[in-house]
Amino acid sequence: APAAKPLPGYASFKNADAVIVHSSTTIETKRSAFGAGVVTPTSQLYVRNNLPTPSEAIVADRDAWAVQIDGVKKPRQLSVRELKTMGLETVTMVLQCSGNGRAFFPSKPSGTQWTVGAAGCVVWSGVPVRDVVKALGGVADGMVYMTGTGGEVLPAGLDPKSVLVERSVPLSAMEDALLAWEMNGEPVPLAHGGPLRLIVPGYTGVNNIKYIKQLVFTAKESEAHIMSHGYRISPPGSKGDPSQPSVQEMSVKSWINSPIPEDGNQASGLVQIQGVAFGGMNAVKGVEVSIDGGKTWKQARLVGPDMGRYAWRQFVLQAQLPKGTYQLASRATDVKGNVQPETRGENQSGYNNTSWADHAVTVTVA
Ligand code: MSS
Repeated sequence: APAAKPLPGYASFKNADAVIVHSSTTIETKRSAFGAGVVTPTSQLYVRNNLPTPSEAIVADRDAWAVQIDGVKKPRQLSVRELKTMGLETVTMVLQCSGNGRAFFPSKPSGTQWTVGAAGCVVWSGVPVRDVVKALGGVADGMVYMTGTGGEVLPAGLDPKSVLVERSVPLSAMEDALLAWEMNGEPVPLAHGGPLRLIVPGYTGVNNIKYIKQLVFTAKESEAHIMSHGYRISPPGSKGDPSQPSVQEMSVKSWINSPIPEDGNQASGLVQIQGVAFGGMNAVKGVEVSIDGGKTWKQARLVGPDMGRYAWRQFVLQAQLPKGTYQLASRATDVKGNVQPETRGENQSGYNNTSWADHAVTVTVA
């Protein structure tokens, strides 16, 4: 096997044994590393950056970081220091890259070959966006999107629109959105968007803008390439464009983290089949597990704390597994009755893979 790539400087605090470094801007949590806790430790949470990480200088004086709020009745710039006086809420949320599960597409879409580890369950604290908007007189008339802009310094000589990380979500997403300065009980690390990050619960990773410097209520979607052409669900063989749906709300998904082939052969006998399940916008209602590749299913038990509708739940099914080879699969259902599908939705860039068949694992019990 090729030598593991080193952790990039801004992510040097990561647990090298728990992650796969794909590149200096893409780091994945190992499937075997999700562990027994419901919250993903910051030291092993995945990273995905579209641009080089900003300088550490931006987290030297976190409270001085400012975000410009526009598209409200009384637009103004607010520092983190001021935001901290305006409200405080905590939300536990699955942060998942739109491309998580891309490696399972047989069409081999270009982009990072994430399996399951471009996801984690994270606790965020900050001020509700709706409180900020209320303090600024409400959303200006005619605005239907909430558009966040990342604070990266853009590479010189390029059209800013071609590289800027700027995303628009429907205004309705404001209800549960936060401007967060804390993650898993600590100031948000630079790697994850400190000093201030927009959190849009239930929406795929890209909509959660790091080092946010501008939050604008707009009548139109952003014209930044990452919004207009990137992250679109386009049919295989065709490029993304504004007519195709954008990656936004996540839907019901689960996968097994143990036992998996990486664990090596299991001793035969009683086995705990464990994994995680989430519903995106809706809480998870239940999870079924199959040991025969989906021919038959048994209801698993939800274990561990319920941290709210946007968090994931851990599940366990005990099974007697005599010597042999098994195809382990999990299939989650959310409270609205949506069932995790067997097949992926084919698309050019390998987004939104929720297929239970793709996430199944083959294990040999010795
Ligand atoms: N933000 C900014 N500012 N920049 C960038 O690049 N990216 C995205 C988000 N945000 C970015 C941002 C993505 S794309 C993702 S996933 C996320 O983020 C991740 O996170 P972390 O913390 O993990 O790194 Mo896909 O859909």
